[in-house]
Amino acid sequence: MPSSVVNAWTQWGRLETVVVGRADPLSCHLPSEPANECEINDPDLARAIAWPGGCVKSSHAVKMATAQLQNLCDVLEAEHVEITSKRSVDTELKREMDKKCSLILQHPPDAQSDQRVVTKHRTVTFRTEETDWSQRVSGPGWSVPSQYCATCPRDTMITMGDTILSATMSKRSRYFEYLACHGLALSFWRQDPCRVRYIAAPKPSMKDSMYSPGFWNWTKEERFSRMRDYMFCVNESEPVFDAADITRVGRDIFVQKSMTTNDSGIQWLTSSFPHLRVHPMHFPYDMHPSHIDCTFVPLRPPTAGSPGLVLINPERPPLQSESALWFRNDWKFVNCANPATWDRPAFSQSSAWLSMNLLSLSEKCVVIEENELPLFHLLSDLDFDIVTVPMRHMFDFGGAIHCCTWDVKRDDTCKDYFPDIADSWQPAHMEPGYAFHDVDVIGVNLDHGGKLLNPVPISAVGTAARVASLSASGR
Ligand code: DAV
Repeated sequence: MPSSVVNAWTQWGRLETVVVGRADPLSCHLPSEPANECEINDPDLARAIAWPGGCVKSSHAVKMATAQLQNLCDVLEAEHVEITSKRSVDTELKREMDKKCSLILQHPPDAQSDQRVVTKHRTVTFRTEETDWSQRVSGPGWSVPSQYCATCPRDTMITMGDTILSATMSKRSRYFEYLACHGLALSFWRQDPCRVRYIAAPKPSMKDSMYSPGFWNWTKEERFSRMRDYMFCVNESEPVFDAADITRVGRDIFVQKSMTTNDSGIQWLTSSFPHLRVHPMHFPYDMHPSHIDCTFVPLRPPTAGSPGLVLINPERPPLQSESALWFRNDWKFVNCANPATWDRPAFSQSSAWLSMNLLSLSEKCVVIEENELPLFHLLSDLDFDIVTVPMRHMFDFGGAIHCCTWDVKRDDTCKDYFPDIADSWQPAHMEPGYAFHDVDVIGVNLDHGGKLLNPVPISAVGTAARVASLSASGR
C-alpha cells in the first residue's frame, strides 16, 4: 500500500511534501505579553526607539524575506542544483561574505561537466495562507494588540507519523497562528480521512495565572544560578508546548523543556501518543531555551559500520544522563561549527545559532544558509550533499530554514532507533511537584570551534564541573 499523504516519523526521511511559511505584508513584531518581552539588538536603535511590538513589519523586511522564502520553494522543487563559491554582498549584513551559492539547473549536467551539482528529488511545496496579523486578538481575560506572522509553521504544526498535530503555543499573540495552516491540514486529512489524523492539543486559557512574570526580571547571573531549576516564563498550571520543541527519531520523540514547553506539555504528549516513546530533554546552559532546532539536530541514523549523527550546539550541550541513551544506541554527537557571523539583525529574537537551523531533504542531503561556510565544510566532511539558500532576512521573522517549514510527508517509518530500550520502558514521571535538577552535561570539546560560553563573565569558558560546583554551593 502506498504511504499516506501525511507521514513523517523522523527528521531525515526523504522529504516529499513540505509547507513553507510566508512573510505576509501585515506580519507584525511580537507584542509584549506575559510570555514575551523583546529587545532590539542594535544598541543605537534601542536607545532611539522602543520595541515596536504590535506594529506591522517594514515593507522592505517583508519583501526581502518573501524573496528568500520563494527561492527556498524553488530550490526544494528543483532536481538539479549547481553549487558555486562566491564572494558577494549579503544584503542583510550589508557587507561582502564568502558564500556557497546554489543555482537551479533546468537540465542535468552532461557527463563531461566539472560543475559541482547536487541531484536530488523534487519536494512538493505548499504555502501558508495569507493572513492579516495586524488586528487585536482577545480571549476571556486577555487581549494583545496584534498577532505575529506565519513565517514559521514549524512552531505551530508537526507531523507525528500519520498525525498532524497543532501545538498549544504559549504566547497569546500566537494562539490563532495555526489558522494559516488549518486549510492545508484539513485538505491533507480529506485526501485520506481513514488514515490521516488531524488533532489539536488542548487550547490553553492564556490567563495571567499560566505565567511566571518574575522570570523577565532575573539578571543573566540569576538565571545562570537558577539554571538547575529549569523554570521559565510559563508555569505548570496548564500543558503548553510549541511544535518546534520536538524532534522525531522514529518510535522515539525528544522534547525540550523550554520557555515555550513545560513539563505538563511533555506529559500531555506522552499520554496522547502512547505508541511513541516521549523523552524530555534539558540543555542547562541555554538560559532562554525556545525550540530544539538550534540546539540538537538529528541528521542521520546509525547504519552498519557507521554511527548515527546528531548536530549539537557547543554552547548548549545536553545532559550526560539524557545523552547516555543515544551513546548506548550507536549515536554520535558532533559540535556544530560556529556561525559564520555572530551579528544578528536588529529585530531578531533568536540567537546566531539560526546558523544550524537546517532542513534535511534526506539522510544524505541537507539545506543550509548560504553564508554558513564553516557548517558547509563540516557537513561536507561528514559526506553530506549540501544545498544552500540565502535566508538571513528570515531571522527577523523568528527563524531560518527549518523553522520556516513544516514537513508533511517523508519517506520513513516508525522504526526503533534505540533498540536497547527495554520493553518494560516507562515514560519519565512528571507529576505535579515533580522537580528536575540535573545539570551535568556531556564533556565539551573544542572540535569545530566548540566552546561552552557561560553568561557569567568570570567563567567565560565553562565546564560541566563549573556548573556542578555552583550546584554544590547551593546557588
Ligand atoms: O537559538 O534562538 C531559535 C529558534 C527559533 N524558532 C535560538 C533558537
